[in-house]
Amino acid sequence: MTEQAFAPQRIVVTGGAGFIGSNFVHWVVNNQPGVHVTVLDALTYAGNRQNLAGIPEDRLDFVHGNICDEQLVDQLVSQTDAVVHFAAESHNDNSIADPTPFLQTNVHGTYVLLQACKKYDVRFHHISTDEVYGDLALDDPARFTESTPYNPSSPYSSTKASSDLLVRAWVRTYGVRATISNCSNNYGPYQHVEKFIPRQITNLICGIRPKLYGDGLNVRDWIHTEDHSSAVWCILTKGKVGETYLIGADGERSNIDVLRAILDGMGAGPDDFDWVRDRPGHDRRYAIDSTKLRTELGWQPQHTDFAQGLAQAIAWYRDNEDWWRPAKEATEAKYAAQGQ
Ligand code: NAD
Ligand code: TDX
Repeated sequence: MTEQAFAPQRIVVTGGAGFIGSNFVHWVVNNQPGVHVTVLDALTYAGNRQNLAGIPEDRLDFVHGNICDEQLVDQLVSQTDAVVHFAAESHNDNSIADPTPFLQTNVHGTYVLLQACKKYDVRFHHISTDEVYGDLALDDPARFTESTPYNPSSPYSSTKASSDLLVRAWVRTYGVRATISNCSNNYGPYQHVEKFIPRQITNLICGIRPKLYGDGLNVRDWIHTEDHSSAVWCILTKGKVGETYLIGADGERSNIDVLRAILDGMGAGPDDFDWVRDRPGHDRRYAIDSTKLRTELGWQPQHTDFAQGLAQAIAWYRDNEDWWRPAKEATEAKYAAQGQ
C-alpha cells in the first residue's frame, strides 16, 4: 500500500447506467456495504436504467443528467467524498462517423468534473483506456506500461487521451487528488450490442451472420468487467494520488479466435461468418502489462478462464433478449450503411 487507505462513504459514479459503470455500481453495492452511490448518467443510446435494476433504494440515487451541466455537477460534487468517472462516448466506429459528441462528453465533460473536484477538494478517479497508447505490432514482444508514450489513433482514443492529460494537469497545477486507470477490452453482461462480442452473439441468436473486420488478426486483451470493477475500487481506495495504473488480465486473443470460440459455443460452424470492410485506422494489437497494479496495490483478476467467461456471456444474452432487442435493429442498420 502506497499511502493511508481512503475510505469513501459516498461516491458519485458518472456513466453508471452504461456497461462498465453499471457493473461497477453492482460490484460496490455487493462488496462495500457502507457505501452510498449516486449515479449521474445522461441515458444516451448506450445508457439503460434497467442496468441498475434490483439495487436497494437506500444504496443508490439515480440522477438523470449530463456531466457537461456545470450547475448539476457542482451540486453533486459538493455532497460527495469521491467521483468515479466512467461516462464517455465509448465506441470507435461511432467516433469515426461523428466525433462531435466525443469531444463534448469525453473532453469537455471531464473538464467540468475536474473543476468541481478542484473547488470542493473531492477525490477523483478517471476511467480510461489502453487505446491512448496507440497499437503494437503482432510480433512486438512489448506490452503497454504506465510509461508508454501516448499515441492515439482514432477520434475516440484521442479524446480519451485528451481527458487523461487534463487530469494530469489538474493534479500538478491545482493539486486535485486524482488517479487514472487505463484498462483493456472489457466483456460481460450489459455490454451494448454495437461492441464486438455482444454483436456476434446476438447476430447468431437473430440468424444474422457474424461480421469480422479486415483480416481478423487484430488482437485485443480481454478482461472480465468484474475484474475491472475490483481494480478500480482498489485504485480508488489504495492508489497513490497523481498516479496512473494499467488494468489488464493477460487476455490477448485475435478477433478471429474469439469469433470462432463464439461460433463453436453457439453450435455454428467455424466459417459461418462474413468478412467485412475494415475499420479505418484500425489498431492492430493492444496488450497490457499490469505489474504495477499487482505489485504495488496487490490486485489480482479473478475471472481468468476466458472460455468460461465467454460461455457465461453467451448465456446472459440468451437469457436477456428483452434487454438487447430494442437496440439491435438500429445498430445493425447503422453498420449496414457503413458496409460493416
Ligand atoms: P458505454 O458506452 O457502455 O456507457 C457510457 C455511459 O455514459 C452510458 O450510460 C451513457 O448514457 C453515459 N454518458 C455518455 N455521455 C454522457 C454525458 N455527457 N453525461 C452523462 N452520462 C453520459 O461505455 P463503457 O463501455 O461502459 O465504458 C465506460 C468507460 O470505460 C468509458 O470511459 C470508456 O472509455 C472506458 N473503457 C471502456 C472499455 C471497454 O472495453 N468498453 C475499456 C477500457 C476503458
Ligand atoms: O462487428 C465487429 N467486427 C469486428 O471485427 C466489431 C463491432 C468489431 N470488430 C473488431 C474491431 C476490434 O478489433 O473487434 C475488435 C473489438 O472491437 P470493439 O468491440 O469495437 O472494441 P475496440 O474498438 O477494441 O474498443 C473497446 O476497447 C477499448 C471499447 O469499445 C473501448 O471503449 C475501449 O476503450
